Amino acid sequence: MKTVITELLGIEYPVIQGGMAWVGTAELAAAVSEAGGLGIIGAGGAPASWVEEQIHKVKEKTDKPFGVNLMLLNPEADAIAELLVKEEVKVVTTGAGNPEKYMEEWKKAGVRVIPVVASTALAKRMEKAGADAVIAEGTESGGHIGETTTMALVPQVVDAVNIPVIAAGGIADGRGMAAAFMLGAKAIQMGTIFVASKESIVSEAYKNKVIKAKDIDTKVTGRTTGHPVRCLRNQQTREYLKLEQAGASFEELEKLTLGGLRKAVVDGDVIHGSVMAGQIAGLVKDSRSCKEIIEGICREMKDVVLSQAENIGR
Ligand code: FMN
Repeated sequence: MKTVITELLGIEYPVIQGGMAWVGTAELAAAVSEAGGLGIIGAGGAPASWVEEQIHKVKEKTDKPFGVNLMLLNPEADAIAELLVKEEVKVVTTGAGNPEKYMEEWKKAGVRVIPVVASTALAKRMEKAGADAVIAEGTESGGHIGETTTMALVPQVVDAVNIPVIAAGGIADGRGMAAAFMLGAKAIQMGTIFVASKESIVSEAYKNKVIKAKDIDTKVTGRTTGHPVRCLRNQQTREYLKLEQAGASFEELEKLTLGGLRKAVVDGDVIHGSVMAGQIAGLVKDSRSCKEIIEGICREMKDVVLSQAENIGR
């Protein structure tokens, strides 16, 4: 499948694996890239040395393009930004802030820069700063979120900028992918479905929780602190929301979630850990390989578009 994004990134399918802290390891990123999508190492809060190790591992597993997601609040963000240039990483996606201060160096080195945005204002600012594309991420997504839904955000970002837009949040099958393209997106980014994929290193308990989740099983914690996060509901979200309602301080609330994602991903503690996942978890019914996910969704999308065109034509 060809779109401006597949051409820009040198990939086969317009499918990007969202950068995910703890989840986006070399195993997952390499599997997605090898399957023709864009795999992304999630730097999260990890040190630069870990990111370097993961980059080397991906390079051993595939010679196809891959990217790194730089979470801008990472204390070693400067070192990681430099590392990406040194390692000639082709694509960087950025989260949790504004990557403008790295833009010039990255552009000079030919790195494709694709910030994640949750508003038209940030999308415009990123275009002006030289971004090659933006990922418009709706509030349905797993992890840290904005306020606007994918359905409302994507067309508004498409109208606001002249660079290509990638849609993220709430997409896990051909219908969602078709809808994103109808809204003007030129590629999709998915997170939740890849958490449950065969190649993901996430604990079986976490994968099973995603697979068993229903449509209403996510909760958003941290709205009062200004850092909303979407997770599958469990004891941790219940306790957090109770404390939040009681007016607990930021410090008290943070104690409850500190290291929470690691707990769920690595230790398999889906009771006290942060089981980050999006609202689309209800549609993820099994654990498939990245190749099956990527080829399947693109095939389904074509079928959906053709059959709907036929329906509308009648
Ligand atoms: N986005 C980032 O930019 N940086 C992250 O570190 C990050 N961590 C995530 C961790 C998990 C477990 C999940 C589910 C999502 C995370 N995200 C992060 C968001 C994803 O990259 C992606 O945009 C989102 O999952 C897409 O929506 P979906 O979950 O509905 O597929």
